[in-house]
Amino acid sequence: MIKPEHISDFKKNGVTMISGALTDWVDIIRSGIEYNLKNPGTYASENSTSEGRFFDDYCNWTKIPEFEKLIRESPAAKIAAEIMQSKTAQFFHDHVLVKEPGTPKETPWHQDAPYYFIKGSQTVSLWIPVDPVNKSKIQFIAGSHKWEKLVKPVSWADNSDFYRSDDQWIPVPNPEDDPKKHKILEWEMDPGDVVLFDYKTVHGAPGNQATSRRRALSLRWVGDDACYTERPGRTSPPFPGHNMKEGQKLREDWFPTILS
Ligand SMILES: O=C(O)CCC(=O)C(=O)O
Repeated sequence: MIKPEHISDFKKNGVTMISGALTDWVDIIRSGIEYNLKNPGTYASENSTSEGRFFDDYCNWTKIPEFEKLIRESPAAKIAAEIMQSKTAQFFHDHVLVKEPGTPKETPWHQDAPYYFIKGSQTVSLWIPVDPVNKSKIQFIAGSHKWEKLVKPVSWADNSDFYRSDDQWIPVPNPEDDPKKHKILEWEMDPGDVVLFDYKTVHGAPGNQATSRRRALSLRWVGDDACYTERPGRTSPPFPGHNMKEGQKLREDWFPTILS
């Protein structure tokens, strides 16, 4: 399923797209997302949109049997390991993102890495839409996973600073201001196509001005060299009481290694 060009694109750009990688799992993902919408978890957010709806929620996979089945039994773990060039694929967390038609709220440009307590070069998110995506395409800045400094994390709801410390981050880029400097990668996608991106790849998405829904599930994985690192404040997701220390492998009882 993964071709050498997917691996070289992922290395070079920090992102690649595999058509039809999880088509057989679309119904089960849809069903899990609908369950999540009806049963929001502790971290569910409506992201202050003026119209429509931009729902996101994460870390619910142990309560949603469809997601647990997908994580444990689908080809997702193998795909994640292959693209990370890792022997193992350890599951970090699930993330549901739903933009209903007529939602102007964009997903701000960001990297996932600074919000997470993860250090390591082998990380990947699998972003899996379960509706056709023509307008509200997820977009990536090619090569941004190689930037020396991380982008300042901000709150999605109001763009306020996520951590108090300011010195270690570079400002949030606006690729539209300088299209010559930043190459944007994006794809029209069918349900079950999968975009794979490194936790350090800068990405964002416009609102959903289409007449159809845009429901997606992101599955976050880490590879052989990933471990826990301290951040200057509460991470997102926070995983309260995790009790891990700098440099430790992620605890197996919360973050199972699916492929070993
Ligand atoms: O679906 C979106 O709008 C953004 C997704 C995203 O930021 C992610 O999966 O990391």
